Amino acid sequence: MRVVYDSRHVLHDPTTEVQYGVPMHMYEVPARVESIRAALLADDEFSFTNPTEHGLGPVTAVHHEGLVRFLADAWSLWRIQGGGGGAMPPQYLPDTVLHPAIREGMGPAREPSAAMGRIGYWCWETMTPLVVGSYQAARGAVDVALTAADLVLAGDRTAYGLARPPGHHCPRSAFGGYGLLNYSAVATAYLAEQLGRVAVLDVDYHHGNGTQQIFYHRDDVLYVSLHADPDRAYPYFAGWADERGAATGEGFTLNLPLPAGCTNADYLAALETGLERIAEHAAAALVVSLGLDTYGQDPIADFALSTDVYYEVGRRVASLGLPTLVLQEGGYFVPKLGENARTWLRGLLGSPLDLRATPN
Ligand code: SP5
Ligand code: ZN
Repeated sequence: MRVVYDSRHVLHDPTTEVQYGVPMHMYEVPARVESIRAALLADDEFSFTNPTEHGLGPVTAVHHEGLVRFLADAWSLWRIQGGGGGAMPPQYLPDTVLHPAIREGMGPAREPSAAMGRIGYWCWETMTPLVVGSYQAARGAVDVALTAADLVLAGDRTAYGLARPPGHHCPRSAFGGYGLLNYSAVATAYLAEQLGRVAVLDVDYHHGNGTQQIFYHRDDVLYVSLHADPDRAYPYFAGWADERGAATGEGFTLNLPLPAGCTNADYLAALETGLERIAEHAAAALVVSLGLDTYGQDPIADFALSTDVYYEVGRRVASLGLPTLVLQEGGYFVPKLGENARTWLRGLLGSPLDLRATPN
């Protein structure tokens, strides 16, 4: 299996996030992708390749041009307007500018001029800081996803895009959820443009509210997600089972929310439901948003999955018989990330492995 990787990801390296008012070390760190890279480099089943530059066309096919412009300019503007420190933190800024109550009866907000206002306008939450290299990293991740999509278009049965910061929480016109650009959605739209029907299987612990929003009205792209119930877990405001798509997209979103403590068996049962719906879609290709924060030891999640179940999940996904593009999303227990990713991808390949042989 070919793995597309780009070292620009290390340019996005904020040190601190603020969770619910409490400063914490950042969970979404460069070591995540580097640990997966190390595990796959040591395995002959995987060969690494660099991405090619794809430009902004595929990005603005799913994202608002204003969001992309903001992300490109944010750091310089912040510094020119007196912003300091190592990061531009949305939590200190008026990120409630878009809240409907603020302008109730006054018409929609316009994009502010000040950096302080602009980050609030374009970021939907408060836990995703920007640093000097964030935009370059995000563009690198998009190129990784699109280059891996090209491999699938050229006939590879599987391809893996190893990227960060993750993107599935970013809807068309906002960033957040540790991510800047929704590269999974960019690659999905790119595949759909060339192939017609595409299915997305999002197995990150968190609901992919961004991907759901981007395709909510479309019937060519099916979005299926297994995730923690938003009644208790981030992102809190999307991911319920009764969100099924709208207009022509009605019935083309399937949410499978899961309880705290979700076991391997609970998980595989929900996966069957998701795979049955994907099989009905008659897609030409599958995109997997591979979050490994479903792992039992993940520091920000509450499922109970173990490493061996990832082999079985990959194997069952392969049984769909679809060309499959796997894109890395979340997963924060760094000591096991490489082993878990490798196990999942080996399951997809149907290539059993001796887990004791995984370096990590
Ligand atoms: C791609 C992805 O996995 N994004 C996740 C973003 C989650 N950010 C907020 C997490 C807040 C979790 N708080 C859990 C506290 C556990 N002690
Ligand atoms: Zn996640």
